[in-house]
Amino acid sequence: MTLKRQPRLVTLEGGEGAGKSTVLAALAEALTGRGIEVVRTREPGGTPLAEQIRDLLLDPGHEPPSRDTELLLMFAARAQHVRETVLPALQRGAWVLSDRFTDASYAYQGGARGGDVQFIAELERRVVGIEPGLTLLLDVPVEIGLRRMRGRGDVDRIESEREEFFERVRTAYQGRAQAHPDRFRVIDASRPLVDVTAASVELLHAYLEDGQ
Ligand code: T5A
Repeated sequence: MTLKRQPRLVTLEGGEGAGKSTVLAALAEALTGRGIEVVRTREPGGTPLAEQIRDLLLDPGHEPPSRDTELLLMFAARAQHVRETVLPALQRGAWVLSDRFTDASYAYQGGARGGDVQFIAELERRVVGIEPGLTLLLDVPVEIGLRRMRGRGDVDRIESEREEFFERVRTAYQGRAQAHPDRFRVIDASRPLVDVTAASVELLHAYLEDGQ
């Protein structure tokens, strides 16, 4: 079974403190400005049940999940998100902007935690079944991203990992972008946020002009 590409599904990826939240808001505005219905969502999360799974995954107050538990919970949340939020929105003609999607599992549970990438691919085929038409990777050196994130305050369970962990996340994301140049666009997110946002919106407009 191959993945079904969804041209109206746009995902944002990157390490911590890359600026995804701000960029996502600007992309949504760019689409609504063209009269397009947009659903903004995130992973893990995006439905009430998936948000509860998010809490189990990220709240440092819970028992730390094992590597397999973390991977399976990410995919449990994603299965619910795809069925209850993403597919219904796409089917009625809306665009979906998601703050992270399956690429994050390749980067975090695969690259950074050393999980079996073949198993991740199998889960992707069996429980997700779709892939985005466009993925914007906000790429930022780990030191800069962590400084921003820590400057923001509260740090969740995954955010409190060591710097080497985030180096592996970054390397895995860069590998994903190289392996899928047809849907990935890489943005230098070490620049001021206003420039990162402008570059991202420009790429979205180019994607729209190409007729996706
Ligand atoms: N995860 C997720 C997995 O392990 N596997 C998976 O399959 C999935 C889906 C999600 C966590 O779960 C993991 C990855 C994550 O660790 P989260 O809270 O959603 O948790 O974490 P993030 O997505 O990383 O959210 P962040 O808020 O940390 O990242 P953002 O949205 O990229 O960063 P943002 O926009 O909030 O910015 C952070 C701070 O930096 C500043 C912002 O103003 C803000 O204060 N900033 C900049 N400052 C100057 N210049 C710039 N260019 C800036 N960009 C941002």
